[in-house]
Amino acid sequence: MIIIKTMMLGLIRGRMMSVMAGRALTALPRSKARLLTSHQSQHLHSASSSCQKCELTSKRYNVQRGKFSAVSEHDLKFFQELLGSHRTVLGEEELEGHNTDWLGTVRGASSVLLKPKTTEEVSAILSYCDQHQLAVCPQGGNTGLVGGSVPVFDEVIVSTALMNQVESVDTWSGVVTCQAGCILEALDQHVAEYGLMIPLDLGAKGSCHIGGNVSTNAGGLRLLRYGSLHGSVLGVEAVLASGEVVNCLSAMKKDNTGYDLKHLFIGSEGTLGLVTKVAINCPPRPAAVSLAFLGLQSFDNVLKTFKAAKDQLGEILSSCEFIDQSSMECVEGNLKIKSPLDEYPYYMLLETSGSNGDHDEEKLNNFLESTLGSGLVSDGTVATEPSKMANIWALRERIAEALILDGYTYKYDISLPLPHFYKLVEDMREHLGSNVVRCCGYGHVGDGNLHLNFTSRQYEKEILERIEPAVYEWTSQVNGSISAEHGLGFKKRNYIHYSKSLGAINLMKQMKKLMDPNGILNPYKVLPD
Ligand code: FAD
Ligand code: 2HG
Ligand code: ZN
Repeated sequence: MIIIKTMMLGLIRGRMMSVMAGRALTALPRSKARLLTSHQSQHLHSASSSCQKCELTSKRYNVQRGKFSAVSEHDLKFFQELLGSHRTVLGEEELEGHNTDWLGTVRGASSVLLKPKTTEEVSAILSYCDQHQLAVCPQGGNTGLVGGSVPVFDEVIVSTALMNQVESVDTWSGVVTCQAGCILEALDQHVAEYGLMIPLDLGAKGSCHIGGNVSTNAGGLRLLRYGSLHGSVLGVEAVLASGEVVNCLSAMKKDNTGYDLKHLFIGSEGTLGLVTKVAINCPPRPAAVSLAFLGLQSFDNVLKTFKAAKDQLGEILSSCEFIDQSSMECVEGNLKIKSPLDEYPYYMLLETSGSNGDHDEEKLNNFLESTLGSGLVSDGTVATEPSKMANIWALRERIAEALILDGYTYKYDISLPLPHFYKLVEDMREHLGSNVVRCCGYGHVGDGNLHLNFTSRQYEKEILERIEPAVYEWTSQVNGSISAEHGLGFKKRNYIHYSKSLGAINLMKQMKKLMDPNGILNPYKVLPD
């Protein structure tokens, strides 16, 4: 009976599929925690002490402009004829949010933002820009944290904001195919109607685009369970600098026909092509989710608790996150939200997701009993109600937002072998001393990914020079990665050699030359000077 019902449901969904196909996804009504747009960022900055516009990137970092043309009246006429004037956005004020990153730390001076709706329009734009030597900055939700999503000089911004159509949801295989501009949270809500989920979740879900996620190979809160986008993304359609459309939009789980070119676009941050469509493998949406929030006395206990969680919770463990006391003080103090636990040096969030609530609850209770009993965990609370889980998640997801309110954030996103994980925070705290307002660590401990952040009232070159390259040298000595998930963008590109060999960097440069011979796609990003 159950099987028959399930099949019917499949058929009903199959029918719905044709109705839903082609549906545009607009931004969902978002909770405060999820409303992460550049407008909000500007609002946040005005609340912070660094409320003025940030300095131009080209000036602050002394960048030489590439030999690109400047946008002329003739070029604008072409864009306006192609897209109409309402999709050819001009004017300093209109472009301000698109010229400045979410953190308010880098700023370009583009004078035109284009909003194509189709792959053909993207192709026409890039082909024109390539022929006229105009540099281009692809932009999704502009939530990137390494200065990759905004121009450095006057690059033409090509936004995917209006490319938000879902093409199909295959309910048999669980594959969604959609345009690059679908907002992650809206796409997840869309596939939820078919009992599926997008295997990626991050604090910026209410603003970031799936094309931006793919282009940065975003990691997020559930990589531990669902793996990286190199595994979940089955197909990509992208437009090369020349305007040529590369269709690698296979929705098949297995496809070994030659080089798997889609991987070139996953994580290349808009430097090799503009992603226009993606096909993503969506796991079934779990029927039961629980979230444990724990307080711990030492980082050693954090690691042992993670190990115990893997052993005892096994296949239902879907997230393992960590927050240190300084990060908690920041989110509680700056955003006025309250932790349900007393003060501890370390906190963990352990999420379980499964198909049987009773089974998962029993496992989680046994796990908590044993870790509280042995003293590994000092205190804890468990939530299963969505609103209570959301309140706990906010403590973790809103740290980046809380840090901005200190003034200026120096942000590092490091992969480390777990035994070294928190030592980097301790060493850097000692190294920086009272030069900074805050030095804190949090992140995806289950994936060995530390988010190390420093804040000061405003940007100070001396502080930056004290942090860099020290933090990269430290990371490289323990064979870590200087960018675990945020990418290199503008800010980290000149440090790539701390994580990649010369041979690998040279091959990357050759690939860039092959795919974008005139270098118009996101110049000054990813590859070193
Ligand atoms: P953008 O910021 O617009 O662009 C990012 C880069 O991709 C740029 O280089 C841009 O040129 C390029 N790009 C964008 N769209 C395209 C396209 N269609 N084709 C080609 N290139 C393109 N990241 C994580 O990995 N894990 C996290 O947990 C995480 N949490 C975050 C939490 C907050 C609060 C914030 C503000 C950011 C977080 N990020 C995280 C960083 C960011 O959200 C991700 O990098 C995200 O994937 C960027 O998507 P976007 O649409 O905003 O892209
Ligand atoms: C997160 O996991 C994001 O919250 C942002 O990747 C990390 O603020 C950061 O350093
Ligand atoms: Zn992260």
